[in-house]
Amino acid sequence: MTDVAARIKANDPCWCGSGRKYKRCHRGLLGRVLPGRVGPPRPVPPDIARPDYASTGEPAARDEPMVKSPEVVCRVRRAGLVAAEVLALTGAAVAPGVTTDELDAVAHAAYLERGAYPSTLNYHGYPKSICTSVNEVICHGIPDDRPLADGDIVNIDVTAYLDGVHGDCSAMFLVGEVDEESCRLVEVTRECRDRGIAAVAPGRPVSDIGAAIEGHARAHGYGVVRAFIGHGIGETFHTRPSIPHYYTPEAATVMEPGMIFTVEPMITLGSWREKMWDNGWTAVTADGRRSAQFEHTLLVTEAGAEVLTPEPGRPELRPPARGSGLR
Ligand code: EYL
Ligand code: CO
Repeated sequence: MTDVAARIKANDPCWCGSGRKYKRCHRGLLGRVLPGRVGPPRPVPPDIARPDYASTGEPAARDEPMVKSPEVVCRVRRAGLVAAEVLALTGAAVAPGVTTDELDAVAHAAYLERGAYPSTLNYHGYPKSICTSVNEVICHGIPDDRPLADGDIVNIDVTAYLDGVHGDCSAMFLVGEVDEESCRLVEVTRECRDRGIAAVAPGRPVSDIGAAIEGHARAHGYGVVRAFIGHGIGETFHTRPSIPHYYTPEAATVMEPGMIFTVEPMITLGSWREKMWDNGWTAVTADGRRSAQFEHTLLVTEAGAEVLTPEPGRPELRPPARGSGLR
């Protein structure tokens, strides 16, 4: 430990004059999340239907239409409800001392109880049933033996494969006593996601979604991650259209009723740039400052968006009303 690290406490103002807590500023590697040990994939009983990649690791190439049939919409609605239930149950297990692999075990059992396959399991070889992204981890954190610590923030990302289709959602959970700056980041990130949803409207380009998200993030001085974007979903986990969470004129797909895609902005306290851990899966912020993410799967309707992954007990089946400030 350096002299400075020996004298300054984690929550003291940093010596550099930034006004930030030392642990959030120049403590450097000591404050970072480290990769832990990853246990073996959890088994799925043979009576649960699996996606094509479950055995090979690679999804079969197929060109799924962006506008889904009413029958596919009904099935994604059910997969979405299951994903949202698994997310809520798993989030309820978050506490200091609980490892992210224990959260994976909770989620895995909840998928199986509902007859669903955990979509991430063996998707391009991914080894676990959920993603758990702690603090500066942007996304694709792999559940491991690291216990959650007081003050952490964690994203849990759940995707359920049920009856031939996927439903995908994620949310942030606070571990014990979380500092004000991180709480604000989490709150504003949810608002960013909800402003993106409020921008969903038939006849409009999907670039409206990123414009709404980016505008709100920038107003708070936050970064918008560019390397990971929302995606079409249905019989395929990851399909057209692409949904950037920042404005780009290239996001020219015009929204039509029956389209299904995710909106899942990753918002950062500092740099929006990412780097990859050596495991090849996990993305962290380039500067080590915190990142947050919320995700829903959405159906484009004549009226706007229907949330297909509503929080249990907090139905969000209708778009926010005009004049609510969210449209
Ligand atoms: C697997 C595949 C690189 C996930 C999502 C886990 C991770 C890194 C290659 C989409 C696509 C989660 O939850 C998702 N979107 O919201 N691949 C995913 N993987 C993986
Ligand atoms: Co997801």
